[in-house]
Amino acid sequence: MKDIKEIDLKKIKSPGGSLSFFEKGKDIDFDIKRVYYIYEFCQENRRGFHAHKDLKQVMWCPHGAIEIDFTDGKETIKYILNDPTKIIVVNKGYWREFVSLKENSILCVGASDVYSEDDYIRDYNKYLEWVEENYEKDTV
Ligand code: T46
Repeated sequence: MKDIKEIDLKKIKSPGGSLSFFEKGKDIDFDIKRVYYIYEFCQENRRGFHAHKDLKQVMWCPHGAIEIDFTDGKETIKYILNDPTKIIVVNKGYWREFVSLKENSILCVGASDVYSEDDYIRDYNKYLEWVEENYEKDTV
């Protein structure tokens, strides 16, 4: 999927610990207007089951391991976030489902816009219709 990028960040180690960072202009091409994070996962339950019509996101897992499955309605790609030096940059338009693979995992998200339920497609059949209407016009 061309509009999902996995990026390995630098790890700057010092006696006090390690530090990683990502930047607009280098790793992401949008301003982050909202940050949210998911924690206290129920490991049995998958989350997600939606796509975003416009939102761009950067995702990282500072602790634990998270599996995220993205689909564009045709192919599905599985990503594992299990290292704080790894980020995934996701363009609009991908259906996603995710699950925690380890206890106490945390999924952090930097988003290109504030929360708006109007940006969500939460029904998979509606998502497939949306892809059909937008696939040629946009970069899904
Ligand atoms: C995504 C994945 C990775 C808010 O009120 N404000 C917010 O900023 C967010 C993100 C959610 N909410 C509300 C909406 C729902 O009533 O929190 C509730 C749980 O949200 P949702 O069911 O969408 O949670 P996830 O874990 O399925 O999805 C979330 C994000 O919504 C979504 O953008 O990509 O994390």
